[in-house]
Amino acid sequence: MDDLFARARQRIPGGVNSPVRAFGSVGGEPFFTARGEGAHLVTEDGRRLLDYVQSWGASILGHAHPVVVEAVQRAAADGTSFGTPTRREVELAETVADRIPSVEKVRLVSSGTEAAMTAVRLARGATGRAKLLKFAGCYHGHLDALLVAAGSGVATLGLPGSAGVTPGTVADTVVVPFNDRAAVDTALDRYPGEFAALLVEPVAANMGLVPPAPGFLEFLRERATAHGALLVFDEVITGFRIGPAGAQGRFAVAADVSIYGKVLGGGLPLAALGGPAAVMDELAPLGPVYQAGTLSGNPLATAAGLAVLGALTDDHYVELERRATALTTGLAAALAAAGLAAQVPRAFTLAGLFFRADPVTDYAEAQAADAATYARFFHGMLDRGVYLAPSAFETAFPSLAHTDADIARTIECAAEAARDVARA
Ligand code: KE4
Repeated sequence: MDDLFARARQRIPGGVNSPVRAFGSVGGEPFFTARGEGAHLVTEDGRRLLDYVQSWGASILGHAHPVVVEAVQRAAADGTSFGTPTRREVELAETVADRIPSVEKVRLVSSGTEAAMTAVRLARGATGRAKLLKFAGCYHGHLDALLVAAGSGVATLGLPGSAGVTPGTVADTVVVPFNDRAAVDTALDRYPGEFAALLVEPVAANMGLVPPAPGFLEFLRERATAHGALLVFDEVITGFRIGPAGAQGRFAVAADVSIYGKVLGGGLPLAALGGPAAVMDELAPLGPVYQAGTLSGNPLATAAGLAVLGALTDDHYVELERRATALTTGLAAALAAAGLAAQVPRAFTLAGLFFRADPVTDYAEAQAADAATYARFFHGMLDRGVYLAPSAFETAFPSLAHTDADIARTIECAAEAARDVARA
């Protein structure tokens, strides 16, 4: 078999089109995927892996689900992009607005980064203010203003920010620890009247999985209102994933601007931002905040998104949460039985894993967890045909395609891998 990774490194920086895929933080070389099949990936060298990454959370139905494949095939037969308004963009915007009470209007874009970038510009344009408050370890894509103590790829690479990000572009970004109310108040009090937005992943999933402390989101809602800043929820992961209305449905906290992606695009390049008309109408062509995109609202991506949202029922989320519970409970027991200090948090339908004796409540604690043990466990599981995220700063995404037998096998593999790690 030709060495795809060697060829890739000849023509693509690091051989990958997104850094976390390179296995940099877990070691070894990445496999190449030939196709997806429900809960599994089939690799170019013929292995069939039980996949808990699921395209970083995009494939909630599992890979190559017939409703998605057929919707995209049908749309493609009519053309792939028109650059004009289309019916499906209206239907998708209406669907999002129907499901998220705080969302009256939606702008579709092509990536989570683009949605976050637009949300930042919108918040600044709508408030006339410059400062942004973000949380260490939360990741919102690779826009300059937020590549400061970001989680996910940046954290995995151990970079505090990024080369190429100028001091000017982060001069207005204040970073505080997640779940730290005092730090939020200190930042707000230090720059009174200057914050355009408080930006947060309502359930942090890019520093590993770190749920909000009880009342923390309600606290951010109250503080944002009190300080005249917009509360921006980055629900690229949680949106339509942890419940029918994402985090806002689960925590009953309304954001001023909400960011979506992943599930919303059914695995195609589609993301969105939404909010009250009073805020969203600040966007061009109606308002003064410019934003644009050749492929925004792309016919194939809107077809996939509508197919996924149309296939998901409230009962599916109950079932997905049951599977996530079985997975985390079983994993925790397997790791404890092997004598490994581990935390296996669950946030509704999302699962996490830290090798650490105490619960993780913020990024510093996530960084203090044992990433070397995670790397060994990752490879132990991969050798047994189970693919977890190739980084300790990510999250596991059980899908509706993961059967009880898949989860049972995962736990068996975890027990064996944990014993090997404990002996190492
Ligand atoms: P994209 O630009 O990668 O579509 O979305 C950026 C983004 C924004 N907000 C949140 C909460 C996100 O999780 C992401 C992207 N997530 C990462 C992994 N957790 C994508 C994987 C990658 O970078 O390759």
